[in-house]
Amino acid sequence: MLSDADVLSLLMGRRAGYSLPQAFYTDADVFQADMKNLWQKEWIFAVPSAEIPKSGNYITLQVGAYPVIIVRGSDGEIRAFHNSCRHRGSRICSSAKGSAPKLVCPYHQWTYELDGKLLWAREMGPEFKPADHGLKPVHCLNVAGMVFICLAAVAPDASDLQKQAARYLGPHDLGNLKVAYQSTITEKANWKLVLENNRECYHCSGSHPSLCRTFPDDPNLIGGGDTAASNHGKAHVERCEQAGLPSKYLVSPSEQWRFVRIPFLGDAVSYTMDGKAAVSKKIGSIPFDNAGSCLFFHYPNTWNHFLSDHVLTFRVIPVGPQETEVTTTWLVHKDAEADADYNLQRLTEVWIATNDEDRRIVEENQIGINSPAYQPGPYSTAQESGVIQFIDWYTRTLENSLLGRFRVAAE
Ligand code: 3BY
Ligand code: FES
Ligand code: FE
Repeated sequence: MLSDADVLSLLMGRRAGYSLPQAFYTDADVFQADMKNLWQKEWIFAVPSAEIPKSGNYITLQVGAYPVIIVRGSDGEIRAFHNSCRHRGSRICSSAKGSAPKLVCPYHQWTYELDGKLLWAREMGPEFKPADHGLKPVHCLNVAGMVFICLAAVAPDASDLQKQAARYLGPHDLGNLKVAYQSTITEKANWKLVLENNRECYHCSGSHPSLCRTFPDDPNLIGGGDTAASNHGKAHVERCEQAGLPSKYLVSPSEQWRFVRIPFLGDAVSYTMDGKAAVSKKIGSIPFDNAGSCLFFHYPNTWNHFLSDHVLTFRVIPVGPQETEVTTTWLVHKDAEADADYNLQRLTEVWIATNDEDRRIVEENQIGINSPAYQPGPYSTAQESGVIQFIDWYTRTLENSLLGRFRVAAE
């Protein structure tokens, strides 16, 4: 049984520039520390607003011990609530998504409005006050069409994120898209292995034949530093910025999130096998088709690609120390019609293949790390600066949180 103090000392003893000690990828107590100190404190990407376009549309999520429901109200607002009834605590909505005019608990039918107010509870007596038994709210923020939630009592300030997301993502007009396809896969690996793998393309040429037709594996484009280090990237950013499209590498002071617009290979404009557009109806106000991909990550749980013809969002949710759920959503213009404006297979095949390739990679990574012979190995500074950046963010954030709690406990 590892205490918080044990986790902290393991963390402080880790070798910078190296993969983490085994326990960080395998251990149930470290997993609980991650959930408590990161996942229940930070903003977590939950759903693109376009996935719940109408009043009553909802999705549910399980973040650690917390079941959460995210629902669009009759006023059009999206809100999040603890998915636990104020009667005797039953989970109210059990399906991953759905639509309902009211939220009705299946146990004794207590009935809540979409804004969380308790509307009806049978035979609770004259003293009972419905107003005291509304659903408990969870912080919920619409970031340029990406809905984030935060389980902390006080959510971290996200005003800079919102401001920059409006600039970088606003032109893709996420609110006016629709879900063309969604996939959820379970990867038998710790969530940090999923993130680490995403933050480098050292593995791309060996594993992603479809993606590599259009996606440049230049580490200067997707790593931990400014894309200006790549001539290709620099020219693309300048061209897009001149056309009024915010594109420059921008990382938050804590390095929790980053925006950058990168070019595709050659004259490709989309993630298709031939590089041609996947959807004929373009989205938002992107000035030209070959705008590449605006990459947006936000730790701990999302990376995203914003193109001129579609948007791909990725949501990572830890299920257990060695199990992680990855949900990919393909969004297209809300008026684009399947078979007329796009072909679903053409739109999705590259990333369905890429996700499956990445799943196998991280599962093999986990099996190898589970070996008693595993010892942390060095990241390539040339190829894996993005991984170093993620692991440094993780270490700092977990350390700060653990130290913060010790300070409070000592006072
Ligand atoms: O999805 C991504 O952004 C990353 C970048 C490099 C590897 N992977 C494809
Ligand atoms: Fe929900 Fe009883 S637990 S109505
Ligand atoms: Fe990959």
